[in-house]
Amino acid sequence: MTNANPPVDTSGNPLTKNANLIRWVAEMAALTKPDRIVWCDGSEAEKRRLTEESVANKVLVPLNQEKLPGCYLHRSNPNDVARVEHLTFICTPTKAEAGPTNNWMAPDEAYKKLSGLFDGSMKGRTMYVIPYCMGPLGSPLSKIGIELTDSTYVVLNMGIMTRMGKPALDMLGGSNEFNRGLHSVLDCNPERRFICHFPQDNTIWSIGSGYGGNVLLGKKCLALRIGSYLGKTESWLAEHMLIMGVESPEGEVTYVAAAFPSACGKTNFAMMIPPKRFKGWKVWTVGDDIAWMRVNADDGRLYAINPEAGYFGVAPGTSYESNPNAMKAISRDTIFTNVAVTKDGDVWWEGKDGPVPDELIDWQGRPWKKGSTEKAAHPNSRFTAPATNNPWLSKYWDDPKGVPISAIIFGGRRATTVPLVMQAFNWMHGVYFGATMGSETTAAATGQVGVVRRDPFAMLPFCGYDMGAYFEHWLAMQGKVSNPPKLFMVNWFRKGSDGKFLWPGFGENMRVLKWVVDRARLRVGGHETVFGWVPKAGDLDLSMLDLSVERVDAATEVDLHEWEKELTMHREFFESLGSTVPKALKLNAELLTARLETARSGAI
Ligand code: TSX
Ligand code: MN
Repeated sequence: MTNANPPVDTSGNPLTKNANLIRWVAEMAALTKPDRIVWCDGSEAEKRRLTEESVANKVLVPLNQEKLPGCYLHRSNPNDVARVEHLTFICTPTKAEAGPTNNWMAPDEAYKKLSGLFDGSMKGRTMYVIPYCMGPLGSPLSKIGIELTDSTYVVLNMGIMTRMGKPALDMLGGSNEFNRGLHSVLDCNPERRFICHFPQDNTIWSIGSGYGGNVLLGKKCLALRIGSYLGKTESWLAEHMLIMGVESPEGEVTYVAAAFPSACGKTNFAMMIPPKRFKGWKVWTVGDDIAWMRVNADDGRLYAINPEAGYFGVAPGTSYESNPNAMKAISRDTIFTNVAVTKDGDVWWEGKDGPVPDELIDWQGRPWKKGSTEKAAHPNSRFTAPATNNPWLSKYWDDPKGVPISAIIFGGRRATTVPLVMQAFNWMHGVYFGATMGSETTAAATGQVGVVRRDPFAMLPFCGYDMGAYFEHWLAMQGKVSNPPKLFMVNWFRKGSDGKFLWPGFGENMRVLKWVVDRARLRVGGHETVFGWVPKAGDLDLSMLDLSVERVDAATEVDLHEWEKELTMHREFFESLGSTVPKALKLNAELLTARLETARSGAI
C-alpha cells in the first residue's frame, strides 16, 4: 500500500489535513488492503482518466459519441440489477429502534461479519476516496460524506450524482462530522452481499454489489436512511420527494414537494411540461427524488434542498412523449446502466419513442431480435445524468437557502377509491395521508397484480428507524413549523368501469397542480367531503381538455362504500406497524370511520 498519507490530488497538491479523515481512511485501508489509494479531487482531468480506465477494463462501453457525446454504457452482473431489501440492514443498538419494517442486525455483529468480508477485499485493486457533499456547497442544510470504494463505476456515478471532490473536502475542513461509507464489489456474490447502516455512527458499509442504490451511498443510504435518522434527532425532514417550482404567467413561483411510490412517474412529474391551455405557466425542477427540509427561523416556513446533483432514473418508459426534458438531459454526459444498444451505438429501451429496432444488443450483451419474448433493456435499467442537463432546471436548485415549500403532495397508483386530488383538513390529517399511502402492484413478476401495497411517505424501504416513530416526528414538526405547507394526496391512475384510465395525466396534471397552488395560496374553492377537501365543479380548470364531465366526476368522486374498505385496510396497516404508531393517527382512522357512518346514515 502506498500514498495513504498525506492525501494529494493528481498534481501532488495536498487535498486535506483532516486528521480524523486521514486516520479513518488508513484504518479502512488496513482492513481492505488495496494496492493503491486514490483521493478523488472531482476534476475534469480525473473524470477523463477514470473514464478511459473504465473503458480499458470493460467497465464502460463507449456509445456513439456523435449521437450521445460523453455517454457510456455499463452492464452490471446479471445477478446484481436492483436494490436488495432483504440484504439491507439497520444496525441500531436495539431491534426496536429499527422497527418492524426494517431488517436489523446488532452493530457489533454487523461490524464483525462485514469486517470478515472486507478483510483483504481490495487486494490487487485501487481504493478510491470519494469526498462528496449532499446538498448545495456551503449550505447549513447539506451534509458531507466520504465513500471509499474499489469501483470506478461508483466514482463516475458519484461524480454526477453529488458535488464530489475537493470542494466537499474544503467544506468539511477539519470537522469530524462526515458520513463514513465503505464499499467493495468483492466478487459480486449475492451470498456475500450486505448493505448495513449504522445510524448512531453515521456509517454505511456496503459489500458484494456494484449496483446503483446499493453502492452510490450518498443517495438512498445517506440522504434517506441515515438522513431520516439525523432528521429525527436534529428536527428536520429527509424525504423521498421531488421538488418543483410552479410559475404562473405573472411570474409568481410556488414550490411544491411530492412523494410517490415507485412506478408512479415521479421523475416525469418533476419535469412536467404544462399543456397549451396553460400558456405562460412553467414548471421548474429543483429535484426529482429526494428533499431535505428544514424550518427557517425567519419566516417559519419549511425550506427544501435537493441533496443530489443528478438524476438516477429508470430508463424504460422514458420518451419524448412521456418526458422530453429527461430525454434532453440524457442526450450527453450520461452513464446508462443495463439498457440495450443499437447497431450504431445508440441506446434503446422498452417505451422509447419510434419503432422497435429489428436488431439490438440486449442489456446482457447478447444479440436480440424484434419479437423476442425477452426484454432488450432490463426493466430496472437506468440513466445517470447531471441535473444541469435539464433544460427546465430551477435557477434555485443549488441555492444554499433552499426553496420555501407551499404544498406537499402524497401520491399513489390506485385503480379505485382515491380521488384525483384531495386536500387534508389539517397537518395531522395530512400526515395521515402520508402514513396510509399505497400503490397497486403492476408488475406480474412481483406477485399478484392489483394488490394495494402500503408505502408510507414512499419511505418503506428508506426510513432508517421505526416507522411509528417516524410518523411521530412528522406530527411533532407541526409544533416547529409556524407557517406550514398545505398537504394533499393525488392519484393519476384511477380507472373507469371500462378499465381505462379516467385522467389523461402527464402535462394535464398541471390542472391539478394549479388547484393545489391556488389552495395553498387560499384563493380557490373546494368541497368538503368526509375524507378531505376536493375541487368542486368549476374549481378545476378543464378548458381545452377533451374529457367528459362524467369522467372528471368519476376521477374526483369519493365513494363511501369504497372508503369503508379503505379505512379497514388503514387500521390493519397501523396494527401491523406495532405499538409506536401515534395515537393521533389511530384515532383519526376512528374519526374518519365515525364521519363515514354519519354520512351514510344521512344519505339513507
Ligand atoms: O408519469 C406518469 N404520469 C405523471 C406525469 C407527469 N405516467 C406514467 C407512469 C408510469 C411510470 C402516467 N401514466 C400518468 C401520469 O400522470 N398517468 C398515467 C396513466 C395513463 C396512461 C396513458 C394514458 C392516459 C393515462 N393515455 C391516454 O389517455 C391516451
Ligand atoms: Mn427514489
